[in-house]
Amino acid sequence: MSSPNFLESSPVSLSSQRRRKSAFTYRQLAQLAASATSCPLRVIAHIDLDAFYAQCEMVRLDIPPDKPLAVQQWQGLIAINYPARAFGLNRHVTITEAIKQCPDLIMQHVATWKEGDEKWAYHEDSFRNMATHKVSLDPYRLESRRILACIKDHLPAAPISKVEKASIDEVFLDLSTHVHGIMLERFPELKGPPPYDDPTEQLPRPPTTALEWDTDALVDLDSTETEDDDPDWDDVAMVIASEIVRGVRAKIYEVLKYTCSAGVARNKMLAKLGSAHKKPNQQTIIRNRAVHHFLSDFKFTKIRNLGGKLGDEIVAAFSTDTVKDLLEVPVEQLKKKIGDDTGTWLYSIIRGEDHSEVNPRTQIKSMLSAKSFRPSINALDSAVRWIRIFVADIFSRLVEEGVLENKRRPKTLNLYHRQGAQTRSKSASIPMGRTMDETLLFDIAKGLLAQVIAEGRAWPCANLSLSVSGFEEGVTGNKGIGGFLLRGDEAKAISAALREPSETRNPETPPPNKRRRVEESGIQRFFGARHESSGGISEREEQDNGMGDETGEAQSPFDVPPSAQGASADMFKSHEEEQAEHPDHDTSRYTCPRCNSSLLVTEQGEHDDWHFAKDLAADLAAEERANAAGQEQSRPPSTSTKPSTQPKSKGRGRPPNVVKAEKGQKKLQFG
Ligand code: DCP
Ligand code: CA
Repeated sequence: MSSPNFLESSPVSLSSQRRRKSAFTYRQLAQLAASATSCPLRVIAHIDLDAFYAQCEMVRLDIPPDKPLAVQQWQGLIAINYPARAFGLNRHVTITEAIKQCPDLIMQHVATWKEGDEKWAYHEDSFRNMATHKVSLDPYRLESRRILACIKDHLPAAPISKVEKASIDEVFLDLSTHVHGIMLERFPELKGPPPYDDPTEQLPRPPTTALEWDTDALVDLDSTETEDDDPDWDDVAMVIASEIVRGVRAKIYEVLKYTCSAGVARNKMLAKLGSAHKKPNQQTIIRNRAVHHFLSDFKFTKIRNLGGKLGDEIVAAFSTDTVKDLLEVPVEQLKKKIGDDTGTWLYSIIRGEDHSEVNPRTQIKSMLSAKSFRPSINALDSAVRWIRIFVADIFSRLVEEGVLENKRRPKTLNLYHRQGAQTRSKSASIPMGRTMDETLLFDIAKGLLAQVIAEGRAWPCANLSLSVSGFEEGVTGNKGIGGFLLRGDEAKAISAALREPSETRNPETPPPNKRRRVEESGIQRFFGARHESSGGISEREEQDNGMGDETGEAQSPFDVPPSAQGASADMFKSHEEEQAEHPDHDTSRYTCPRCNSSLLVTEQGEHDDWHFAKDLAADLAAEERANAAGQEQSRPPSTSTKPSTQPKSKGRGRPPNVVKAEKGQKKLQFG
C-alpha cells in the first residue's frame, strides 16, 4: 500500500505559508471522528463487484480470467464478463446473437431448484425446464456473503468503520472515523486542542506536497480549481480512504479471487457514481473540488433513486434529463413542479449533496422467492406447486439464518399474487408455538392462496411470490399453550378474510363471469393436500410455464429483472390462446345446484372453489366456538396447521413493500 510522500515529512512550502489556515474547523474534524452525515470532510466508499455472477462462475469453474463467459437464465443472458463485453455482448443480446458475435463464449446456466429436489443444483438441461425449475441465486448469495466477511475482516470493527450491504454485489463503507484516526496519527498537529479552545477555529493547513493518488482514477476538477491549488484536509481524507479501499480490494482478490471497482467521495450518491465510472478493477476518487464538474456531465437518471419512476417524472416535468440543465432551475420552480420535499431534495442531490447514512444493518430483514409466469398460470395445482418450491427455497435460507437453532425466526409470511393489473398481498403470522419447518410454511402459504382464490379473479396469474419478514432474535421454539390457542384466532382470521370486501367484487356474491379453464373443485384437492405433509401436490400435467423468477431479499417482488423476462413465451400456448382457438368452450352454461346462479361452464371450477372456501370458513367458525368452550381442558397443540391471517390492504398495480409490511399490518376487526 502506498503512502503519500507528503506524509513522511512535513515540508512547509511557499504556498502553504501564503495560506496558513485550512477551510475546515476543529469542530468539523470532530464531526469526522463521529462520522456525522453533515461533516464536509466525510469519506464514503462504494464497492461494486465486476460482472458479479459471471465472476462467481469463473471462480467456481476455475476458468482463466481472459476467457469470455456469460451467465444464462433460461433464454437470456444476465451477466457478461469483461472479456465477453469486448465482443460487444451485453445483457440484451439473444443467445444466438451472442454466439455469433463471440463463438468461444462459455455460457453457464444459473443453478435451479427442480421440483421435488431438496436443494438447488447446476442442471445441464435446466434452460429447457422453465416449467419445473426455478432459478436459485444461492451460489451468488453465498459468494456475496464471503466477500462481505472478507471486507469486514480487513477493516476495523464498527463503529470505526461502517459497512452496508447495498445489494448482492455492492457495499457502502463509511470510512470517516477510521480515516480520522489515521489522520491524527500521521498529522499530530491535528490533535488539538483548538486555539482558545474554540472549536470554530480553523485547522492548520495540511502539508502541500503533491497528493499521491497511486493508480486511482481522478475525475477532472471543476473549472475554477487547478491541480496546483493547495490540498486541504478533505483531499487528505480522500487519499487515506483510497488507500484503505485499495487495500480492501486487494484483499478480496487475494483471498477470494474477485475483482471489483470502487468509488470514493464525500457521500453515498457520489461514491456510487464513482464506482461505475471506470470498470473493471479500478477505483475512482471524486474530490470535493471535482464534484460540480463530475456531476454536470451526467444524466440525472443515473443518480441513485432517480433511475426509476421519479426520474421519468422529472424528465417529463423539465423536458431534460441532464444535470447541467436542471442546475439552471431555481429551487422554487423545482418545488412547484414536483413538490416541496422532492424539489428540495433534488436541488441538493444534483449539487452533490447527500446526507444519507451508511446503515450497517447486516441482518437479513426479509427473504423473498418469486416467479413471473410467461404465459400466466391458470390453475391451482400449478400455483401450489410453485409455492412448494418457494417454501423450500426460503426454508433452506432460514436454516442458514439459524432458524433450527432458534437464533432468528420470521414472524410473518406474505404471499403476493398478480392477476392482470391487480396485485394482491396476503400476510399471516407464523405461530410462535410451532416448530418452524417446511410443512408449517407450506400450509400457511396455501391458506393465503385460499384467501386470494376466495376473493375471485385469481387466474390467470402472472406473478406469484412468497416472502418471510419480521425477523426476531433468539426466540424459543417451545410448543406451548399458544400452539392451540391460536387456532381460534386462525379460524376467525380465515373467516374474516373470506368475509372481507374485495376490491374487485363483493365476496358475498359468487364470482363473476370470467374466462377460466374447467377444473373440478381445485380448492378441494388443494386442501386435501394440506394433510399430506409437504408431498401432496398433484403431478397433473400443466401447460403453464414460468419465465422470470427471482429470489432475494424481499423488496419489490414484482421487479423481475428485464433479463429474466420476455424469453420464448411462444413455446407454450396460454389458456387464453387455447380458448381463442376453441371459442365454443366458453358458451355452454351451467346452473349451480347450491345457489342457482347461472354461469359459464368454464367458471364452474372457480365457483366451486368459492363455495368450498365459504364452507371452510363456516367449519372453522364452528371449530372456533368449540375451542372457546373447551379451552380450559388440556389438549395437545394441533398438528394441523391452519393459517392465522392478517390480510394487508390490497394494492392495485403497485408492488407491495415487504419491509413496510413488517409493521403496522392492518389488523382485522372481529365482530
Ligand atoms: N443482474 C441480473 N439482471 C439484471 C441486472 C443484474 O440478474 N438486469 C445480476 C447479474 C449481475 C448482478 O446482478 O452479475 C450484479 O449486477 P450489476 O448491475 O452490478 O452488473 P454486473 O456486476 O454483472 O456488472 P458490472 O461490472 O457492470 O457491475
Ligand atoms: Ca456489479
